[in-house]
This record gives sequence, C-alpha cells and structure tokens, in this order.
Amino acid sequence: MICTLLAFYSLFSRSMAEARERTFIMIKPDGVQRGLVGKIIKRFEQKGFKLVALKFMWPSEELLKKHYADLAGKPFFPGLVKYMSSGPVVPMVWEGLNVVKTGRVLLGATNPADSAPGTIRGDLCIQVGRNICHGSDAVESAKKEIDLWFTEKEVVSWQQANNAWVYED
Ligand code: IDP
Ligand code: MG
Repeated sequence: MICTLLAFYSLFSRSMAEARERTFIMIKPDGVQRGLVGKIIKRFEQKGFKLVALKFMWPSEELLKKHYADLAGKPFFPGLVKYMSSGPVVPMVWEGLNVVKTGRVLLGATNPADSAPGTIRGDLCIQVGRNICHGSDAVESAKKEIDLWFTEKEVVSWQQANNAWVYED
C-alpha cells in the first residue's frame, strides 16, 4: 500500500516537475519592427504554455555577445550582434511540459527557407539573418539564458486557471 502511494507520488511529482520546464524565447528586433509581437506570443499562449516572464528592452552589444558567445567564431557573428542590437526586443520565459523542445518546433528551423509552413518562422519570415525570434536549444542553455536576461524576481511562479484542461493530471 505504502509502495503504491510512493510510486504514485513519485510519478505525480515527476510529471509536475516536467511541466515546470522553462525556456527562453525572444522576439528579435525585426519581429518587433514588423508588428509581430502579439502574433508570436499568441502561438505560445494558444498552445497552452504559461508565460512566467516578459519585458521590452533595447539590448546592449555586450549582453548580446554573452548571449551568442557560442557563435563568436562564426563569420556572421558581427552582423548578428549588429542586427540584434539594432532595436528593442521582447525577451520572455515560457513554462510547460517539454517547452524547450516544443518551443523550437513552434519557432521552426533556424533558416526560414527550411521552416515548415505553420511554424512561426515558416509563416512569417524569409532569411536566416532576419528570422524574427529566438528559442533555447536545450534545458541547460535555457537556464543560462534565463539567468542572463532576467533577475530571479522577474520570473514569476503562478498557477494557471486552465491547468487541469491542458494537462492530463
Ligand atoms: P537558432 O536561433 O535557431 O538557435 P543558431 O544556430 O543558434 O540558430 O544561430 C543563432 C542565430 O544566428 C540565428 O537565429 C540567426 O539569426 C543567426 N544565424 C545563424 N546562421 C546564420 C547565417 O548563416 N547567416 C546569418 N545569420 C545566421
Ligand atoms: Mg541557438
């Protein structure tokens, strides 16, 4: 009996923990300039993911160099930093089951020429250097990116009223 209860509890707590996975999503300067902020947020919202942080800011080159540090050796890096620091962006944190991987699916392939129709990039942009949105590629990089763009206080834990209608239990 106790074993059954423990097994149930561990299953339940595991699924709750998985549903609390977080990813860093950012609307890039072209997404903001083209008036696509609402549309991009809507894709995540209507999927059922929970918004836990959002701000509007003009990022510095210094912050962007940190954010894209892994790409520092790429020939497109200077252009990427220039593009990303050319105007305001909307950094966000979204939470939910497998949100890192599913978030990337919602965004579509890095190069919009390869992004499937129905994805954000597949529907709304054309070139890789103007691909309107960013999404973390792994749980670990998501944690790093969230810490880089947000303070602990800016990320808000809250219960979504429709939770029971989005998740099985
Ligand atoms: P991701 O944004 O899908 O994770 P990454 O390979 O991490 O793709 O590249 C980061 C960003 O750098 C891309 O979203 C895109 O804006 C830009 N980028 C990637 N490859 C190229 C390129 O070949 N030319 C210009 N920009 C690129
Ligand atoms: Mg990336």
